[in-house]
Parts: sequence; C-alpha cells; structure tokens
Amino acid sequence: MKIGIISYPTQGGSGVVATELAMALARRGHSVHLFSYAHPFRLPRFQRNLILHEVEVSTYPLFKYPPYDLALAARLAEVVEEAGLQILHAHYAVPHATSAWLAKQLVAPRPVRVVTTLHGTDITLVGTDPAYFRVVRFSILQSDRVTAVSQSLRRQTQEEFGIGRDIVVVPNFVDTKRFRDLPESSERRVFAPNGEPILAHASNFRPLKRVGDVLRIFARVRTEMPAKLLLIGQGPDRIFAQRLAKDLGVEADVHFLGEQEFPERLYACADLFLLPSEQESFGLSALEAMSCGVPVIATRVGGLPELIEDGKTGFLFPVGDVEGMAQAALRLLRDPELRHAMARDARRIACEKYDQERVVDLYEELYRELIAGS
Ligand code: GMT
Repeated sequence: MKIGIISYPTQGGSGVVATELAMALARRGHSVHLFSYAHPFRLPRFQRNLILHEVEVSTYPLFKYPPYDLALAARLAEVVEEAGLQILHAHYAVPHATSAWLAKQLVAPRPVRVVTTLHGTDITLVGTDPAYFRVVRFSILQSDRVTAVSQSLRRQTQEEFGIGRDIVVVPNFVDTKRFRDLPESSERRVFAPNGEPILAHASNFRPLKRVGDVLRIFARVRTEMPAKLLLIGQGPDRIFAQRLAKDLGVEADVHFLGEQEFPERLYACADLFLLPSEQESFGLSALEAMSCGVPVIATRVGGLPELIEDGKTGFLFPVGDVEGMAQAALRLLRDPELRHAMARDARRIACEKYDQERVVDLYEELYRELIAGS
C-alpha cells in the first residue's frame, strides 16, 4: 500500500505513535511518506520505504500567523498525485485532519482515503476550544475512518462534539522487543550507587502532567527511605520542577535527564513509574514503562484505568492525592514480592494487548478495507 502519515515531530505521544507506525509499515514493505514540520525525534536518518517530507511554510509580511495547515494540504496533495498515495492518516486532529480533508478535495476525483487518529488534547483541550470546535467537528465527520486511542477518548469525542458516527478504538502500542527489562545494560548503579530504589516519570512537562505532584510524592517517600527520582523529558514546567525539588530539599536525589533517545534504558532501571496527570487519554509513557516490567502509580483519569489494572499492574488514585500515591509507592518499595508480581503482570499485559505488531495489524486491516471500498 502507499500510505501518507501526518505527524507532529515533537516529543509527545502522538508523534511517537505516528513515527513508530510509519517505520513499522515501511518495514512490512509498504511505501510510506511521513509529513511533519521538522524531523520527528523518534525517526532515524534513513529507513528503506520511508520518505520524510518536512513541510515548509513561506512567510510574507502580511502574515502574522504563517498558514501551516495550507502548506501541509498543498504538500499532501502534491505527494498524493506524484506517489499515488491511497491513504492519508492524520495523527492528532488539529490541524492535520483538516489539511488531509483539504488535500482530498484538491486531488478529487482521485480517490484518497482519510483516516484520523484522535490522541487526546486534540479533543479534550484544543478541539473543544470555541476557536476550533466547528472545524474540528467537521474534519472528524468528513474523515473516512476515525480512530481513538482509548474507549474513554471515543466516548468523550462523541459527547463533546455530539457525534454519532462510528469511532474505532485502536490502542497505542509498544515495541516489546525494544522496551523490556535490561538487567545487563541497566544504568541503575549510575543513578543509585548504594542500591537505593528508583522512581521514574517521563512527560513533556506540561502543567496537565502535574510534575509538581511527582516531586511531592517523591519527597514524601524520601522522608521514609533513601530513594532516587529520574525525570525524563523537557517542557514548560521544567524550571518550576527544578525549583520545587530544591524547595522540598530533594534536589540531590533528583536526576533531570531531558529528552532521551533511548528511554527504555532508563525505564529498565526503575522500580516504579509515576504518572499523576490531570488528563491522559492513553498514557503511552506508562505503557512503555510497563513493557520494561515497571509497575505504574497513576491517576484514575481518561484512558489510564483501561491501561493500568488497579492493584495488579499498578495503583490508581484521584487527581492530586499525593499522600495516597506516596503510600502506594512506599508499599511497593517495601514489598519486593508484590513489586515483582506487579512487574511481571505489567510486562505480560504490554505483550498480550499492546504489542506493536498486533496493533499495526489493526491499522493495516483498516487501510485495506478502505482501499477495497474505494
Ligand atoms: O494530547 C496531548 O497532550 C498530546 C498528545 C501527544 O502528542 O503526546 O498526547 C496524547 O496522546 C498520546 C498518544 O496517543 C497519549 O498517550 C496521551 O495520553 C495523550 N495526552 C493526553 O491525553 C493529555
């Protein structure tokens, strides 16, 4: 098949999913074109069957806001015609679904099918903003297929946009061969020279990730036992987090690691993963940690209860329940048997339900059906 995938290049989960999907499809022999405004951070420089189109936006003195969505639509239409793309798969509705719809109009009557995958804040924050609501709703309705990364996001989309159309749930996935427990190459001793337990968190440090709660949970754990915290990622709350670590008196035990190309090596040396978000339609970083055999302590929001089985692969709490999450962390860290049982279950669920090959099969099948119907 000839497939175009539209993605953000940034560290967020939608960009990771889109890039990993593009690479997996290319490995299966499909001809894949990836569209983004910069080089996606999970994409190696070269891969057979995969071409990256970095979409450039020309500026003009009149433009306060150069129109990326138009430049993207024009580039998509060009490549659909030149390379004979059969599918345009938009990851994150805003503005990718709209640009894909416009490209489809530009190349008509050539049949190109538009798939839109909803990831989270494209619905819960940005999409429902009155400035975008109508055009996002239109673009969802006009897509040939719409997928959502969790049941929760599907429900929310139908409710918020008053949409009756079918939305297929295709969960996010993980390369379980890459994200696994790596005892040999583990960097554990670098971070915890005296064998201290290690807690980890990874995100784009936006306010809804509640990195402050991560630090408060950790500080509470530190009052009871020595421990280390790995903070992976970069974003607007990083400076705030550094200051808070200092104020809480734990800065010597917190490693700020920034964006990481091989996060699996860091997850693999953690004893537990913290994700106390205010919203999370899926929680890809939690899945990657689970695949490395790390139990997760998280909030009971969005798609997290679909991913994390409370009491089996982790523990779930209301947003802001720092004391509850700290007590759960202490319980896990003090009980190696419980921790190992949860680690095994977390890895098993990641392999059984979210393995990359299994989920890429679902997308492949969906594309085939669409092409057959055109
Ligand atoms: O919606 C966002 O915050 C951005 C988006 C992204 O690009 O990372 O994150 C969402 O999509 C991820 C991949 O499907 C999910 O794992 C995240 O849970 C989701 N974020 C939120 O819902 C806050």
